[in-house]
Amino acid sequence: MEPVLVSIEAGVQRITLNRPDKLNAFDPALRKGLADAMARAESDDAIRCLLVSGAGRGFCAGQDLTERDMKAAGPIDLGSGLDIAYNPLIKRMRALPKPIVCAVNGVAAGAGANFALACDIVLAARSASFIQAFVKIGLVPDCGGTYFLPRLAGTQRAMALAMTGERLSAEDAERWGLIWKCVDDAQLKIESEKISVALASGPTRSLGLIKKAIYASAGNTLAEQLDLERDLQREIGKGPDYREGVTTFLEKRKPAFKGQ
Ligand code: LHQ
Repeated sequence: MEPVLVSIEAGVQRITLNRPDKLNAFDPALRKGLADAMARAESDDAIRCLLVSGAGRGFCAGQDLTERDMKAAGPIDLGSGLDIAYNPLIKRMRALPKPIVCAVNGVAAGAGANFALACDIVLAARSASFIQAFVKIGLVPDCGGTYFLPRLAGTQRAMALAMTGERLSAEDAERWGLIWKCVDDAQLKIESEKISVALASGPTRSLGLIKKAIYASAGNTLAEQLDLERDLQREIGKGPDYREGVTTFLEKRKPAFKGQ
């Protein structure tokens, strides 16, 4: 069974984590499948939006805890796994100049929760949940959890989620601003497809620069951010999609963005 299912249609690259028996926990093959899908997304202009989801009842239970032999002697270096696989993946997702939509179909725990939060627009089924499970096994959050959580939910909520490992419902995740929307389970596929297909026919370069600007704001002063907006606007204004947008608005037609 392929650990990651990938299909491309209507400009959307659909990426499905596919180890349902293990709640799609990350093992080497699944991580490799994700890295390959990212490489394709980076190089293929036909892909204008990514849609990530999980097969079965879970989204992703984080690192596969059976991967490492806990009885083996000697100190364990978890840093190298982060350096080699997880950190590059998260950095590539944030740097990709295309939107990544995430449809969290079930529990998202540990690295699985933070992988979801690294996506650009996150929807979750009402029955889904988010667990910073790391503390339960004596670890600290990784995959950007300590970066995303305080920024999305505030220091107090980030601290309590990380220190207690308490399960956060999709409804609370929406209320707290961790995710874009919580939808009824039966609506998750429909809603996430709808938004992904719409984004895939959008002005892709604008979307990529919007992503860049929004993420840059966390480390910028207002003055720096204003300068960045000016630079990005200057750059995007030279492209064909701006002309298409304004022309079709004035002519009361629907724009056909090329994404260039
Ligand atoms: C699993 C897993 C799993 C293997 C469920 N592995 N089999 C860490 C170290 C190194 C470097 C990089 O980063 C990390 C980051 C991390 O991600 S640390 C956090 C790792 N994840 C967890 O600690 C979560 C562990 N899982 C759970 O707490 C529960 O499974 C949750 C709360 C996610 C779901 O609970 P249930 O709905 O009750 O499902 P379940 O526990 O019965 O799981 C179903 C199956 O999936 C079961 O297998 P089995 O053969 O017994 O049916 C689990 O063993 C397996 N599974 N998570 N991470």
